Amino acid sequence: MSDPALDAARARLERARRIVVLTGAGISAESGVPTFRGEGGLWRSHRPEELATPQAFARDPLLVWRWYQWRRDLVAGCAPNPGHDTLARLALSGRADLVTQNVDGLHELAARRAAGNADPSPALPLTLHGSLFGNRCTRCGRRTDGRGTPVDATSIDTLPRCAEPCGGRLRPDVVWFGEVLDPDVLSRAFSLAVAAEVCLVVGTSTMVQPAASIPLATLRAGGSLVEVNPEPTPLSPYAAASLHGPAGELLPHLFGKA
Ligand code: BV8
Ligand code: ZN
Repeated sequence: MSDPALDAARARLERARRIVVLTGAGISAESGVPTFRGEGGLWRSHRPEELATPQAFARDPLLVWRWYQWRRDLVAGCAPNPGHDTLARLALSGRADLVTQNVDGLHELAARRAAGNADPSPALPLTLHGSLFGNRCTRCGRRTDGRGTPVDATSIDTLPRCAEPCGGRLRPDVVWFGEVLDPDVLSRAFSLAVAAEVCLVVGTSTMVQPAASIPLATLRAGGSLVEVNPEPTPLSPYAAASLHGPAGELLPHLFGKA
């Protein structure tokens, strides 16, 4: 695919000594994971305030767990797409750091796939909003992996509890609206953004703060932005290149794996 904007973006990324990549739900769209605000998006049938807040969970933990278990079942059947794989290889090469708003775990799967028997950790993303498959105790804070044990959301009494003697109610280990992000994760994300020559922004509507401010930190530090998104976003006017197309198609072309 030869396209002047793509060629210019590719040259800019090739010259960059350090790249930080911020991804959002859009990079998982071609894997079959619904985005939050797009057509048929996750929020379409529910409003964020209704489900992804501590107040919603306190008010109706059964509804919230049913929604998360539905998402877990859906995402468990999804695989990384060429967009995830391209970014995993780029990160394994040591030229880029990945930061994601996503909780679907597809970057982690792509990292393990790309690394083979090598250490996948350079390609594991900084996860700003937690993990869809993680459980966290609301009483003692203990974290457990929820992948193996589907939540029994038959009734409020069958919802998952922490091991004895705690017995606290478990919640999905994600950051809800109105909750603060892990300060250490957030400061690492901003440090990566400041150190980067280019921030590659993939598949995010840049609606959610503080994640949406990460690319601005690269700009303020004298770096530039390259955006990959079929739609323009509030960030587009600040981008040196805004590539309008699906990440699964464009990223392999951007980094020469197509
Ligand atoms: C906080 C985990 C301090 C849960 C998520 C004003 C009023 C009220 C509140 C606020 C406000 N300003 C800021 C806030 C606070 C709020 C916020 O930002 N609200 C927004 C909605 C206005 N932020 C918070 O509460 C954060 N905490 O600020 O703490 C504080 C404390 C108290 C009070 C105030 C502040 C916590 C935010 C974390 C929320 N948790 N997820 C879960 O997943 O269940 S956020 C959720 O949205 C997901 O993580 C998702 O990643 C994220 C962002 O959405 P996107 O990833 O951008 O997805 P979206 O669907 O929007 O866009 C997809 C894009 O992909 C589109 O542009 C589309 O065109 C594109 N696309 C589609 N297909 C493709 C594609 N791109 C490429 N290829 C394709 N094929
Ligand atoms: Zn506990």
